[in-house]
Amino acid sequence: MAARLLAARRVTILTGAGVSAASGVPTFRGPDGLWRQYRPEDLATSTAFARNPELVWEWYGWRRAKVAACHPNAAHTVIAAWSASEAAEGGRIPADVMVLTQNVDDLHLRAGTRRLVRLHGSIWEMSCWGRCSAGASPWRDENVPLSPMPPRCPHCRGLARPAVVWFGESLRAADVESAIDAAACDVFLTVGTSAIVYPAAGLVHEARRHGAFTVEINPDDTAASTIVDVALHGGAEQILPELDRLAKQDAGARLRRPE
Ligand code: BJW
Repeated sequence: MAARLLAARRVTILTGAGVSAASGVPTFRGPDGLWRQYRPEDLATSTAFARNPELVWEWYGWRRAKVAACHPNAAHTVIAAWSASEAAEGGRIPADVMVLTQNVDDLHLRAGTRRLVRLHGSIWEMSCWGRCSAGASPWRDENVPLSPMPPRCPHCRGLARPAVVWFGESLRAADVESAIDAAACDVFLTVGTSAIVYPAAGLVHEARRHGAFTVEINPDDTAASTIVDVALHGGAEQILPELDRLAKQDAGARLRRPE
């Protein structure tokens, strides 16, 4: 596996909630994925928000407080280091690394990840629910707790919404384009995602179509496990540092080997 990473020209990493699990951020479909009695499908929709914005904002307020108390873990750190420089600059692994995350917690950003696409937006950004012209572009708000509650659009004083992608909503076209482009890679890693939410779940198929070597990192089997070339069972915070160590070891051995 480490040899594959060292030989690759383009590496793409798709991450999901599991990559932040060791930081203390609850996953969506794990044992602590329920908030009160609600599943994400009950709250992460525009219908739910239209019906009861206070309830949906309460859920986001609770999650923002949780994430604010969390820090990037070893998995975020390795991914950030891999992304830090491009092939041409002789990066930590000699590939162009692109990171596609479904997570809205911004822990990849806080770890310093470059070339990052946040497919589902950010929990720290808001936009105008009424789509007033100035409030259509997301603005950042890191206040915990939120005040007023529910938050208002600073431009038209109407209701604000979290600038995240809910079920039934389209991802930003530019993000989808970047993700499809990134799927044309040599090695594709799917890390900490149940691989059931589309379009992100389709990217591993896209990568395979391009001939990528595909790897899953997850303690459990998922919808992608039977599709990938290799499924590595374990926490991302353990497996990624181990892969990084092996890659460094292999790279060192190559440098020492006489021509
Ligand atoms: C560890 C670990 C450790 C634990 N280390 N791992 C094609 C087919 C079927 C359906 C559709 C389709 N195309 C579109 C759809 C509909 C829908 C969809 O996919 N539904 C499925 C549920 C069936 N998709 C959409 O609606 C998307 N929009 C769209 O396609 O627009 C076009 C369109 C419009 C209108 C009609 C039709 C098409 C939008 C999807 C947006 C998803 N949004 C959410 C909420 C974001 C905001 C927020 O956070 O509040 O995104 S839902 C939620 O699920 C969140 C996540 O990003 C996403 C994925 O979850 P993830 O990350 O995989 O988490 P979990 O909890 O599921 O898994 C965690 C994993 O970690 C587990 O496997 C653990 O084992 C593992 N783990 N510890 C490594 N230490």
